[in-house]
Amino acid sequence: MIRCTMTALLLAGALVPTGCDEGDAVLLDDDADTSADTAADSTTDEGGGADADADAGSEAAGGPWDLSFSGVGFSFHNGNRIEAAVIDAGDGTTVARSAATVTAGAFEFAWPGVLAAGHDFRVDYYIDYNRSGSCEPPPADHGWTMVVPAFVDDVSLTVTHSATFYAGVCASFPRTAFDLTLSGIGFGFHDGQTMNAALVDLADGSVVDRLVATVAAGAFELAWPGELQAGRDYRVDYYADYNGNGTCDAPPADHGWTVDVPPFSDDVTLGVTHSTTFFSGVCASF
Ligand SMILES: [Ca+2]
Ligand SMILES: [Ca+2]
Repeated sequence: MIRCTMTALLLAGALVPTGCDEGDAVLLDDDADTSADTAADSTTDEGGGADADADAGSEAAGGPWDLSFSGVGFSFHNGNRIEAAVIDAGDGTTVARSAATVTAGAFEFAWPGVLAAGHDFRVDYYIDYNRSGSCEPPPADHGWTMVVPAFVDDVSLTVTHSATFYAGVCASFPRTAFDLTLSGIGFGFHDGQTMNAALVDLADGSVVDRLVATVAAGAFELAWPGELQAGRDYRVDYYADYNGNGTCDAPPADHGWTVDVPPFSDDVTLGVTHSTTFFSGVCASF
């Protein structure tokens, strides 16, 4: 495996390889066949009988190859979350997406076997500078893009921090987690009682998380930040501890309800009002 260092000179809009001498064929397919090596290129390069690079012909396997991606000089972002995605430049699909934390000015990602022969790739990456948990266009977050050079072997890229951001970076990081808020009004009958709520995953009925609030002035609000996962379905079971014994008792000893979370592609706020139609099975979630 040959490691060359690519430095992104984004200010200049150019990619300049460093640390690669002429003998390193990792960046370019130097034989006479067209474009990338393939499995059909199974024996020797037409150019001279032997591979020009140092991997003794293993490139004939045709990949897929590994991509590692690291950054240095990011001390400004120590403690920030960084997310990176490997994008197939041909059809725009995301072939890998990973997150890490910037530590001691550095980060590193390793994606084994993502570099398929005959495809072109880039790495989009952003730092969650505003600590929102999701990607917002620069400069709220800091984001960049890096072209993976032509490859016939594993590739290791290293980038340094730049103040020239890639405005479109967030297109590669659609949100996958959303906030849920349950907001109740008209519960004055239960003022001073605890309101207990459970977020339930409908696929298997499992409780994702439980929260408790105290009803005051007829109202309560419970929030689950980032706990709704895209593509899943949920409901919220909730009860007021009407008999005040600290546990859930089937209605009407306690008053309990359930509400479905509607299909979502953004944060969800569920508004509920008091009802005397109870959910008899509410205690199964507590
Ligand atoms: Ca953010
Ligand atoms: Ca109770």
